[in-house]
Amino acid sequence: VSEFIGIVELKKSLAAVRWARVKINNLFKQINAQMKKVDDSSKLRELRRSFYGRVVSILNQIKEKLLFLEKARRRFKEFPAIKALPTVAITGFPNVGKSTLLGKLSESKPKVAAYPFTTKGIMVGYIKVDGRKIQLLDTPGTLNRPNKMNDIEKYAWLAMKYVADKIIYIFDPTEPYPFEEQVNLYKRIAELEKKMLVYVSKCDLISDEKRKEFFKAIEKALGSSACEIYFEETLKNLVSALSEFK
Ligand SMILES: Nc1nc2c(ncn2[C@@H]2O[C@H](COP(=O)(O)OP(=O)(O)O)[C@@H](O)[C@H]2O)c(=O)[nH]1
Ligand SMILES: [Mg+2]
Repeated sequence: VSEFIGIVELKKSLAAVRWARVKINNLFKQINAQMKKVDDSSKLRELRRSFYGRVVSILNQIKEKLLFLEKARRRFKEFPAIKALPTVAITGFPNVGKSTLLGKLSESKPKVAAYPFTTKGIMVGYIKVDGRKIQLLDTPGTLNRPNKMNDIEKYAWLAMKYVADKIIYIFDPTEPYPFEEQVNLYKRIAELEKKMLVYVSKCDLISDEKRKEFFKAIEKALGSSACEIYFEETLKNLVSALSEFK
């Protein structure tokens, strides 16, 4: 959450609201007591006016905080509906085939989790393995520029960090992004310390020989962390690997 909305600012704002509530409550009690003592209607009107005036002045004092909270509230509402299920995030550079793999794995057509102000959204699909429902998330955008992530990329990153139990990282052997960059992004994502699964897309576009070479290069670059590399022909194995939740 702190990546989205300043957590310190949020705490301060909530504290300010609590302060204002106590203040207004006390004021109300005070004015109420005074009102009980007077029977002159013009005096009553005056008391009421002074009460409202002071409430407005209290609220004015926390105006910035209220505006901040309203912004935060709208931000929270934008979060797509992601369920509390075992979750697998599918990630990698743009166009490597994330959405395609999500489509192949999902039992029904993946749905875009609504996201205002953008045509892109987080795609959510579901798969049932051994009678257990697993949620699949497609993480859009380039996650390779930590300082320049747009909102949807920040959200994708948060989803991986806080929601995903496992991450499928897709390598593209046709290398629209240099192999080294694909490895670097993998390593950055692996720092989240989630169970990483490696999938190589588009193997139908390369020879068997090239594929084997590519797999070897991945193993060499990632070391022992990538125990198994999956591709289209071993999709079934990938599915069973997905079901292994503690
Ligand atoms: N031949 C082939 N094309 C693929 C494969 N996976 C994805 N593509 C194509 O690559 C392009 C990008 O795929 P997409 O799933 O949209 O990538 P994303 O941006 O990572 O979600 C599309 O034109 C897909 O049809 C694959 O396994 N084989
Ligand atoms: Mg996509």
